[in-house]
Amino acid sequence: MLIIYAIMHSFTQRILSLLPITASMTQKRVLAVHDISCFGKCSLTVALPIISSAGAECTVLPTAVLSTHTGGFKGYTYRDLTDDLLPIFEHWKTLPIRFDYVYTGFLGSFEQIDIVSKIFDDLKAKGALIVVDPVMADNGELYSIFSKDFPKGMRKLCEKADIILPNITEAALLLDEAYVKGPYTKEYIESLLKRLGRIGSGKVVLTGVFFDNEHLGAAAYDTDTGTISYSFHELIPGYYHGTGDVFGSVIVSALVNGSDLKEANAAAVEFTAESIMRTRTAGTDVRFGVNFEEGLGKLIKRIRKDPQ
Ligand code: PXL
Repeated sequence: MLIIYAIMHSFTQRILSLLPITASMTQKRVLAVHDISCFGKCSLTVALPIISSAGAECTVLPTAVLSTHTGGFKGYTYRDLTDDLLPIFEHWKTLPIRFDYVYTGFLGSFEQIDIVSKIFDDLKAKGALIVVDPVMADNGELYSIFSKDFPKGMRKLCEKADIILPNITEAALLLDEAYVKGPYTKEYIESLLKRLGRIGSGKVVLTGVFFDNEHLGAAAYDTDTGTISYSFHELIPGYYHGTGDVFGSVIVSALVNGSDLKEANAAAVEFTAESIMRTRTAGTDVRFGVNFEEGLGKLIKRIRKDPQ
């Protein structure tokens, strides 16, 4: 019996040694803090698959469980998990784990902002990079579930971030100024970027940028290098839900794989636009989220430094 086991073991070892298994000794770990909207492809149901596909471990801290996201559905359920956030985090503190990145999105209340802010203090001190998508508004409007002073709370959170990912409406709210409709001028966008760059640690990716009615994209500003870079795609008409989370998840995925902000922005614009194109071609209900899954293979080839 022992001999059979020994032969089988040595055979398995030989087969394994022939397989091109690539494993990083330093696999990165990302903490994604968002809600779970069970249906509708946004927040954690987007962040988890994209970040995992990019080769990073994605730990989740779910802030709430909803039957769907809040954009265009009636009668959705909402289970608030505020009281669970710190106990979950305290448990992790008993484990020998560290996080390379923390990525936050939709947060439902001031209380959640305060808790996440405490988590930032702890993880930042241990070397984690903080990415905040200040999800609260679009198309000139604060989402109806938020009170008028919510942007002040979001700004406080952004002050602790290394990278912030606002859209133009959120940028205006963070800067406490009126929303301006596009097309935009370069001067306006760069003035927004410079002022946004002073809120946190100085890296900003601003989405929803357009200088004409044919192209839409994002601008990345890195105060360390002083560079501003733009990435655009042909404009696809219509409003597709969850695209901000798709975009943010790709930014994090690319950074984790060693891209700089310019390359991360370019990858995120292309991936988001192609996901929208796929969805538009299929004629899917725009509330149901975009088909990003079928673009993951191409994305991984682009951002992984050691493609399989
Ligand atoms: O995609 C942002 C988002 C996340 N989570 C919930 C939302 C939204 C946007 O509407 O409603 C619950």
